[in-house]
Parts: sequence; C-alpha cells; structure tokens
Amino acid sequence: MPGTTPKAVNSVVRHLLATLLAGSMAFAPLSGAFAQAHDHTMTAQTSSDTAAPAAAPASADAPAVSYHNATIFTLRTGIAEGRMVYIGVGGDIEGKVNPTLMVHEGELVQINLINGEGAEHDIVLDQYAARSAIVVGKNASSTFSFLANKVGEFAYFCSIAGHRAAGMEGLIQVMPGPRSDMDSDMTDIVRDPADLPAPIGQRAPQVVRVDLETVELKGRLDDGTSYVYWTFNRKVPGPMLRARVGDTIEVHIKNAADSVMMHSVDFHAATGPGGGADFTQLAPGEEAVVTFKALKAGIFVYHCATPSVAHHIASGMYGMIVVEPEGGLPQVDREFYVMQGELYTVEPFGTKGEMEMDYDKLISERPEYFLFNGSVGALTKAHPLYANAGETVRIFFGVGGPNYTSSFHVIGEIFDHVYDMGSVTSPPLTGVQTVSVPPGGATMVDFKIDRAGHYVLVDHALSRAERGLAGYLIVDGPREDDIMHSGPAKQ
Ligand SMILES: [Cu+2]
Repeated sequence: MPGTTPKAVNSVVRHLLATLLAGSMAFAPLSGAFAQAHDHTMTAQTSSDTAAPAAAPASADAPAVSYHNATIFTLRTGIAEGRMVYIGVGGDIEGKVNPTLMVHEGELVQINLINGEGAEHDIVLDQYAARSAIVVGKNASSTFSFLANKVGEFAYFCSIAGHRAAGMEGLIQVMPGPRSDMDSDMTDIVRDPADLPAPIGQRAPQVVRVDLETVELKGRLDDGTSYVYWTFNRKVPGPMLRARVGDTIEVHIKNAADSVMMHSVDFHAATGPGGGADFTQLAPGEEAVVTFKALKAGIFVYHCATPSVAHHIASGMYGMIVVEPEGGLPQVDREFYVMQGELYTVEPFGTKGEMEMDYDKLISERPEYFLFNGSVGALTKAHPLYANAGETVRIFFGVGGPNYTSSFHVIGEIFDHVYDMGSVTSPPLTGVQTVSVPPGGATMVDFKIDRAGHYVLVDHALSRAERGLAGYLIVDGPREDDIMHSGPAKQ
C-alpha cells in the first residue's frame, strides 16, 4: 500500500513479522529442554492446569515463548467406525476420534503417540515441519514437541502410506494470543474460511437437506471487545451450503429457544415469496421447513429477512449457497469462503467492552466496523488462508453488508478468473485486479499462486482496513525470484 501507513495494516504487518521471527528460532532449542519435562504418565493436560506464574507478559504482536508450560496431548492409534484413527487419551479429548487439539499462540506443544493396535504409525504436522518417530508394535510410544508460533488450523496426520486417506487425520487449532488473555465469556463466532463443503461435481439432481439454527450470542468482536451477534449456526457467516442446479433444497430452520428476536431466512438462490422468508418468520423456540427448487446455477447469498432486516444482517445473519452448474465447477486445489459485512455500534471503533448496536448509524450508513468473517482479525490472527506455491486457489466471496459494496482485492495477486456477479454460467473475466461485489451479491475468483509469500485480502476502499477489514493468504513454498525479487533484473 504505497504512500500510506494505515495503523490496522501496520499492526497486522507487525504481527506477521513477529510470527516469522519466532518461526526462525522455533525448533532447534526444544528437544533438549523438553526431554526434562517428559511426562511418563501420559495423561493429557494443558498448560493452564499447571501454569507457573512466571514468564514475561506476552502480547498478540510478540508471542511469548515459554519452555516450561507444555501443553500436552496424548493420542492412541485405533479403529473406529471401520477406519484407522487417532483416539484422544485424557483431558478434554478423552475418547474423541481424531480430536481437534486446541492450543494458544506461543505455547510449547507436546504430543505423545501410543500405538494402540500394532500397525506402524506416526504423526506429522507439515506446517510446523514437526513429526514423531514411527511407533512400531502395540503399546510402543513416541513423543515430540514444537512451538505453536503460527496461528491457524493445521492438519495432523499419519504419513505411513494410505493411513491418512484411511482416516488418520485431525486438526490442531492455534488460537491467537496467550491463554490467560482470552475473554472466557465471549464466544468465537468466526467462520473458518476453510470450513466449506466439498465440490458437488457430477451427479444427478437430488433432495438436499439443510439445517439452520438462528442463535443470538455474545461473541468476540475484537481483543477485549464483544458484540451480541445474531447468527445462523453460531458463526459469521452462516454455513456455506452447496447443491447443484435442479436439486430440491429442503431447509429446516429453528429459532433457538433463548433468542430474544424473531428470525427467518431469504435465499437469493430461491424463486418464490421472500426467497422463503414468507414461510420462515419464527418466534424464539419455533421451527419450520421450507423447500425450494434450485432453478439457476450461481453463487448466492442468503440472509435473515425479519424487520428491521438491515439490523439482522449487520448483526451477522448472512451466508452463501453455491449452486453448481451441471457437471460441476472447474477443479481447483483449495477453496475458501469469505464474506464481508459492517457493524454499527454506539461506541467508536476500537473501544473495549461490550458494544451496543446504534440504530441511527445503521440507517444513515455510518458503520464503525468493517469485517471479514465476523470479527477484527478473523482472517489475520485467527484463521488466515493457507496454500502452497503452485496451487490453484478459489475464493467464494460474498457481501452480507447490509450496505457497503466491496472492492475485493488480494494485494500481490491477480485473479485469473472472476465469475462476475456470482454467475457461473457466463464465461469468466480474466486477469482482474479488483472485483466489485454489491451487498447481497457474490463472486467466485480463481487464481494460481505462482510464488510463495504473504498476500493480503482487502476491500480496496482502504480506509476500511483501519476499521478491521483485512485477511491473510499465507503461501508456503520456494521463492521464485524470477517473478519478483529485490534489486535489478538478473542477466
Ligand atoms: Cu434475524
């Protein structure tokens, strides 16, 4: 961003640098320090159980490095539902199949692996270049550790041929900031941009059941800042839904009993009164079913349509449904799901505490926050997009709004294909820098990532980056210096 030094983007960049610096020193010193702390009882426990007061205060910008408080997980290999899996041992993960391992930025994580049935196994975390030894023979065990200095969700899996595909795969979730700083009464409402259904591809039309629950909950808007979000299925945006043209969509919608407001749903993919909203105005505790035919392929928004609709949408009640054309969409290596919205609060942007909705600002279109996937830092600190150099990437991008058109752009990349206005039956635009996406509209952008590096998702109305709007696309891989390098051209 030449010529400007937006504060939000700067802090984002500082955070990135801190993360990268921490990464360069992460692995070497661990094994020695760690051997001392090895826990032979092999019960799962977390550092919060045993936390020493000690340690320098850690900020989100500079992850604390503690060699003393290990977060320990134990996984046993086994068979569940006919698949090879990891099974959690002890603590919160006891008995869970391929449990998601929740840790915080800066923590030293130890994973114990126990061979439960006798075949050879290991555990690998590609993003951390960390792996266990192979455990050979029943009850054999091994231990490894790493510093959780990269925020995000990463797969752990068994690297023995065929085992990952057979089911030995789970996630480790590295949350931003140290554990003690988390506000315990705020829910994480961020939809992980990697949380979307697999492509439909080639199949005959069928009935697709969709389950939506409208839930009001106090969510984390920013560090130390909360807002009472109204959601579909507790996240912003609501779940991405996927079908093919000709499918029959059977929507089961329930308004949670503890809601204060009525809610409903309007599908832009539907043809009929209110897009379904006429059949789904639900008081707290009520439920309804509405069925529609997906007559047109495209990328469509859905949202709550209960008055004041702008208030419901601003509070988080929007999502997308992808209706694939016959035969499916062009294949890519990775897909992501990102939506933009604004929030109108009485308190100015950056205020700590519980925010209150401001109706005057809403109807005069003066937002305090601009957000990707529901909160400040959702796609930077909490859930960056990850890919590898050489891969093709697709972003389904929509605007819930309710009011602001997005000039969607990825700093450092060019979209190879833009399915403008969410039309997947028209030829895509090619070689596009920025795409305009209106409220209640969507697009699909595909691009090959030719070079490793850190790319930034923005609305190119860049003042909005000062109010929360930024995301990272972090690309691992070799640097292709022919494409870009510092200094003069090589001979
Ligand atoms: Cu609503």
